[in-house]
Amino acid sequence: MNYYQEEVECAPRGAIRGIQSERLSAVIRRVYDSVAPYRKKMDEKGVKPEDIKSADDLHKLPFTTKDDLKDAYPYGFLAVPLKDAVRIQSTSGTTGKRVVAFFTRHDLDIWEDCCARAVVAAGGTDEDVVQVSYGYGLFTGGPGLNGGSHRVGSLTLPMSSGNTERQLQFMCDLSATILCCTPSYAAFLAETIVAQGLRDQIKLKAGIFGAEAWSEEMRRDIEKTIGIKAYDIYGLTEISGPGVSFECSEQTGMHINEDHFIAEIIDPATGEVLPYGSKGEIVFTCITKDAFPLIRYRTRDICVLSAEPCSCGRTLAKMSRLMGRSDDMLIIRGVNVFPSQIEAALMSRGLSSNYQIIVDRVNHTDTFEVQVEMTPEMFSDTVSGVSAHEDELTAAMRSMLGISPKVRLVSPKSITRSEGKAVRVIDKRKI
Ligand code: DLL
Repeated sequence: MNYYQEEVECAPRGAIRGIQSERLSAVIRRVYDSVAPYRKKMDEKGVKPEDIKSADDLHKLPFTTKDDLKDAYPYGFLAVPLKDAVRIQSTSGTTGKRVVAFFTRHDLDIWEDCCARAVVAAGGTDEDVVQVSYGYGLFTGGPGLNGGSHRVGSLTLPMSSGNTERQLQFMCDLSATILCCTPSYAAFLAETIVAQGLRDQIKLKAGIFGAEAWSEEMRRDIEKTIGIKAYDIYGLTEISGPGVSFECSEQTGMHINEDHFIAEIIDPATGEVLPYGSKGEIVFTCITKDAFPLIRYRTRDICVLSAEPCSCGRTLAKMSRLMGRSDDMLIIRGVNVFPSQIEAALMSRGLSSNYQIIVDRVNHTDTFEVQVEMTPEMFSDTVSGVSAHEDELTAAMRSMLGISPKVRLVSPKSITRSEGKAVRVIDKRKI
């Protein structure tokens, strides 16, 4: 099995555009009539449902932001009667009001289909044993991949995150072949598998890793350590969770499930729509969801879109690996710094993906420290050897970022491991 829904995944691009146009006009008519904030925003912009005849008219519609959702919390954007909604999921945000997303049975079906496409693209079949080690509950990772794996008919292990000993025991005893979790937890599991001498006992062939930024270097490191192929998967709670897009065997970006979501790239500063190939913020419009069909939702995620033919045969457009978030970008002494740039620099020098960026403000000046774990070889080095490594890293980062961090090599395994999304940045200036 190469595709889960070949008729859509490999459809001519013109046919996809046709489906999008039809579905977009229908959903806009529906939300205009049933969701007060949409009606208000469209009226303010002077757009009527009849102005949206095809996907080419999308740009006429107003954007929706996380603040809009927070202002209308919890039910303001619900587009169906409450009795038709059967599930909520919520964002992992730790500050302020969370965003709550609603699903009808139909919406859950679509979500599971999207995740099933990702499982099949990673080589999953009904012969596979899929270990789902994303968190379950309000977080969408566990329920999403669980549903996708079920659909494919794989034997599904609903492990949730944490309890690493038990994860490894089940992985070995049940011969799990596909692992689904955050890349940082995958890196930790890989490290533990090697440390406990379990490399020969695991049968993993693939991993489906997403929910947080990770670099190509980190991918290669995980793949090499445990001998698997690692696939990226993207999504956000507001749009439906994992499976908005997924990677195929080519590993050059994630195919967007365009029969359900229309993607645009915009300039985050002006809102102007940019052509394919430009770097900008990705914006999604849900065209098949009943309960929570977000229109032109500003994700704040930065990437590039491409509709180049893919060797896997899928025609769905691809989004690149995420290059950062417009709101996660750190501005340190006036310079824009993305955590992903730092990760790539560390990993290209053979350093671990366990790092932390600590920013503070002392006497009105930003301080910028990067802590990274030493490799075992460095750990046995002399003090002057370690400080030479620190100086070399500082110089490399200065030339890449245009600003000089204080690099501190810390002992192996001293940075707290994450079972879900890793905490890469501690910005004490905001506290
Ligand atoms: O993280 C959904 C998810 C679960 C995706 C499991 C993939 C796998 P939220 O908690 O709402 O939902 O966080 C969404 O996480 O806007 C991105 O900034 C980031 N993110 C998600 N996938 C990736 C990825 C889930 N593959 C936010 N690479 C998004 C980089 C990602 N960042």
